[in-house]
Amino acid sequence: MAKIYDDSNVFARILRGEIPCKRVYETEHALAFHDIDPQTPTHVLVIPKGAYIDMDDFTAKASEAEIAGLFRAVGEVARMVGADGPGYRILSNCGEAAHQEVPHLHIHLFAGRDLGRMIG
Ligand code: IU
Repeated sequence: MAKIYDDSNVFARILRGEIPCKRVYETEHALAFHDIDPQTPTHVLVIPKGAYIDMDDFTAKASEAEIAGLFRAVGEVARMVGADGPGYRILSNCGEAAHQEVPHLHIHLFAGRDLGRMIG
């Protein structure tokens, strides 16, 4: 069964300006802001402006410009916050098995310390 986007989710509310965020970067297609509960010294979330639930929804429905815009933004944010120096990790939880909490696609960018090895 197709999943339906719930526009009352917190990131949709941030995009509508109903809830503040600590903005890092913004373009026509993407918004990046600091995670409210950072897990690493640098922990930024990069989200598309369009209404997409997760990576599955996004890659099935988004335009080429939206897809390029989101991934360009991830790279730009990494450079802006200096995460491209010693390195960083990007991660996107998709669905129940990955414990996705907020049903608007978001890419986590973790940096600022050794991140350890991650194999899943
Ligand atoms: P997840 O991949 O859906 O599990 O991650 C959701 C993230 O959103 C998590 O790191 C939260 O700390 C973060 N977050 C936020 O930055 N602002 C909020 O108002 C809420 C969650 I709710």
